[in-house]
Amino acid sequence: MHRLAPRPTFVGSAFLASAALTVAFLPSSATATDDDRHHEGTRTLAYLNSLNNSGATGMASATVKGRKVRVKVKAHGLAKGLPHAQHIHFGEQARNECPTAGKDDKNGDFRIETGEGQPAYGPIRVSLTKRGDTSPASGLAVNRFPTAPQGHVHYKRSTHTKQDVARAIRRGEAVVVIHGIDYNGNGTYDFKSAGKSDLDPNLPSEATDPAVCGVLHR
Ligand SMILES: [Cu+2]
Repeated sequence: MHRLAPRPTFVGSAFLASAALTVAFLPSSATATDDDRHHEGTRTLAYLNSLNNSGATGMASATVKGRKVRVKVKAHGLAKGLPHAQHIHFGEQARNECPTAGKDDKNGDFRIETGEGQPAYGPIRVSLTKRGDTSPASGLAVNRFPTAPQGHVHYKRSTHTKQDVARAIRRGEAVVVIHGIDYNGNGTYDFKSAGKSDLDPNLPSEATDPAVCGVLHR
């Protein structure tokens, strides 16, 4: 029964708080002939490329329906066994792209710090945590992000976001960023190789520097 499938098919969910309820009460005939693209939402896909010579790569997808967004992230080559903050970034004023050393390394230290990336990808709008809050307030909730035991992140979650973020994803303007680079390869994030984070001086820059980035395109 497709009504019980993990990707529920339904219409008009934008105004209903719970997708589960919608699925439960919607007659299956209502969607049987519906256009896939309509009832599954708008799909976007990002190729995640290395930043800061992290060597990590991956892919991400986001499917938006109303304010509901279903996100999948697969990445590999990340620092092993360390938490990797991951977000959807978007800024009305941003270039809606990934930063480059040429344009964005303003202080000329051959690294792109998180803040230096903001003119390109904008601020954090969705925190891709494993559990709990997904708002920007959880942007550095280190204990709720994937830890990449083998350097891999396999992540899947559905959440709700603000309308402008949902719209940005649909337009292909949102950017997925995974943070965290162990520059000196000593198995931990510390202050030795890159100092303090420009985002939070209590955290090492290694914990917050962007490791991969990709624009979610339709
Ligand atoms: Cu981020």
